[in-house]
Amino acid sequence: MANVLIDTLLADKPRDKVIVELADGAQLTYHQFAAATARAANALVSLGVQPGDRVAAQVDKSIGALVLYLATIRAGAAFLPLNTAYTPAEIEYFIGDAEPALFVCRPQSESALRPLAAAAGARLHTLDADGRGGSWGELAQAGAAEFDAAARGDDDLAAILYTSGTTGRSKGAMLSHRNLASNALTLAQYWQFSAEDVLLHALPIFHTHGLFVAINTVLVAGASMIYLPRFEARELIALMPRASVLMGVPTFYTRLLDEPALNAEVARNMRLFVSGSAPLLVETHRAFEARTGHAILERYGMTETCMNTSNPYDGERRAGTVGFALPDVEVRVSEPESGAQLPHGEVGMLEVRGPNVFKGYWRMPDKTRAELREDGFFITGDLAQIDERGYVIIVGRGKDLIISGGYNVYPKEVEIQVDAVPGVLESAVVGVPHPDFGEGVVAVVVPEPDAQIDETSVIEHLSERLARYKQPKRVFFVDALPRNAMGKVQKNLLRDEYKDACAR
Ligand code: MCA
Ligand code: AMP
Repeated sequence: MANVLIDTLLADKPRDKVIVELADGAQLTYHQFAAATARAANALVSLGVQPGDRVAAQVDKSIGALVLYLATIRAGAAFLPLNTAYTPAEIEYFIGDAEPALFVCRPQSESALRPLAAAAGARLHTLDADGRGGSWGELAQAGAAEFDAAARGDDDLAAILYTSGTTGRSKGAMLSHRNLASNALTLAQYWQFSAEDVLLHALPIFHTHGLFVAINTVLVAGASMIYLPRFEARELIALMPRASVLMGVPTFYTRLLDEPALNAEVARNMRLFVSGSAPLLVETHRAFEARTGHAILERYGMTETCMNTSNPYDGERRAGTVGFALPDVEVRVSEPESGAQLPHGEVGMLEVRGPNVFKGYWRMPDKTRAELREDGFFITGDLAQIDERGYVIIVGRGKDLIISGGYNVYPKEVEIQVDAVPGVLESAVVGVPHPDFGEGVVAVVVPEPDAQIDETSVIEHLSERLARYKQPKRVFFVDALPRNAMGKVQKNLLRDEYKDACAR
């Protein structure tokens, strides 16, 4: 049997074609990359990693991190990438839940994470920021450059990505070989990728967008990428003449527009700008087109489903919409409670079905059942409408979720931590307009009588418990939270009252 994802992404690539280039000009070919993943897969096996095991990684973006991802797949294990912003307290939950055989972390986190790894039964190794050093970096380069990929079929697990939930407890979305392979093939074709393409890769590689949408699509097409450790608008503009595609979150585009150097001339070699992970404002779409001559292609997806819809490559890219269902994906809008399909034009719950839809949540069969209908449609939690021409418009969220700079923040998770701050009686967390991140996290706190707390002390208290991007940008104190007759906090009133809290 074959290894579905490896065969899809890496088979039959021209030996000397460049797969990845760093900003300093260093390059790696497809052949060198395949050899590196073989060496690393041998190292995984030597550490006892077996097909079906999990390999977790909280590491900086480097070629070594990319090698670890594909070596894990070659060895038949499931890759579990973790945001570098997560604190040890957050990591403890993920590795305790996923029980990886191996956890690779940054050298500077080793002492904090070693006891957590031991408690979860995971071996711990380190990889440094340049992707070569650290105990894993050394092991990964020592083995033989040949490796027969472990046999893995369509339904075998390729990755687990944690997404937070409305209850405040994160869920591990289980993605199969078929989920990832089918989406990569579909996107490469739909967005007309070819071996000539050079992707500007400035996204983090621990979430679906940067890891699967960007990297898998490039690999399927035999294309190349310029691989940057982080997003920096001026650097991207300087590199644009050498590239053909950019994928980014809306904050990338607003920050690019803030740079006077962005113009049609620097973008002359580019053929495609893709946006996703959060809503792209119509005004950003228009301003970008006016400045560069390029209509940004907006698409829509989720961790649980990879990509679902996309504006067309040829044809009108309608601002404010996320386009059509991808060729092998079905979408429908339903009445949220009953699941009955609604006619075109009506607003309801967006549901999706296709080879992209995940297997379920890791060790959470009840949550899986609650979000998948019997006929296989996944309930996205996004409220949408399909217009007369079939374009899907996301009009809101049926879930209490904030998307800040493309990162999801579930208010409940933040509220649990704010409520635990000494002196806090209760709290409500909402998202308000933010000029850079789209939405910013704001906490409204009811202090206990005579409590000695202020904005700084609340945020300080959260710093060891929550990733920086989840921490409130502002904290406000009130005597009581507004509640409706049922006792439910009226977050719409808070969003309205604090709408200017993050204004420039
Ligand atoms: C950084 N900060 C943030 C964020 N990023 N705060 C809120 N939201 C954020 N997204 C904090 C920093 O810790 C810092 O705090 C302060 O804000 C300023 O940071 P700055 O240097 O400006 O940030 P940056 O390093 O330039 O990062 C901004 C960014 C980054 C480039 C927009 O957040 C990013 O790469 N976002 C992409 C997220 C992504 O890949 N999402 C895809 C998820 P202080 O200075 O106070 O310490 S996958 C997905 O959603 C689905 C499947 C899909 O459809 O794609
Ligand atoms: P995540 O759970 O991190 O995968 O985030 C998925 C969520 O991001 C979706 O359920 C949407 O709410 C949101 N999302 C992704 N792409 C878009 C988009 N183009 N427009 C609006 N929302 C989006």
